[in-house]
Amino acid sequence: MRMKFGECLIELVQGDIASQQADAVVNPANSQLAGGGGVDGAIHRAAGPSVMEETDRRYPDGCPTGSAVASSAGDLPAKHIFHAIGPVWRGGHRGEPDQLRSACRRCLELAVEHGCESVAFPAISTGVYGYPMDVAAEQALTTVRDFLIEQGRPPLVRFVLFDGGALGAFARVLEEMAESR
Ligand code: AR6
Repeated sequence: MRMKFGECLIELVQGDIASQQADAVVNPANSQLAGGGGVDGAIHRAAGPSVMEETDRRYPDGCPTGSAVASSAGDLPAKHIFHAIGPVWRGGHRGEPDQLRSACRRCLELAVEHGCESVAFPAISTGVYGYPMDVAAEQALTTVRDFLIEQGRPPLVRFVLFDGGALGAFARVLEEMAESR
């Protein structure tokens, strides 16, 4: 599913983010940038050890929740990895929405700073960090839509959803966005 906002496109696909062809791939990491399971594990396995060596060297203090930092992409078919720190879900009233939105927004700013034509996002915080998928879909998609309308770039933002349930949740929100414009 694809939808245009100005000159930019939001695209939803089902698949594995570690095999995406895109200028930048977003890695939902922890604030120590210590690696882990889920997407973080898949991305580091596919990218090889040079990425962790680089983040250890460039970001010894890690990265705060709600932000993101860039590295090169090792053996991935991408130029950059944006390591984004989403919030742990604690019921939704402890600043999680602002933190999820600002993590997404920071990745889009990094995409603009690095001149990326395309950036691939997973559903940040919806795995180990426990965010409800439908709430995350709404917050991630509206953040991306608002940024694309304001900034007019990057030209392509692709959400790569792991299973049919996640794809369906994101597709429902994108359809509602189309109906309300
Ligand atoms: N491609 C696309 N999506 C995937 C893939 C994949 N290969 N694998 C899992 N997903 P998670 P978080 C989905 O747990 O919740 C790590 O240990 C998955 O089904 O990767 O932000 C980090 O080090 C889920 O919907 O990220 C952190 O400590 C979504 O991607 C912590 O987990 C995100 O799941 C971050 O947790």
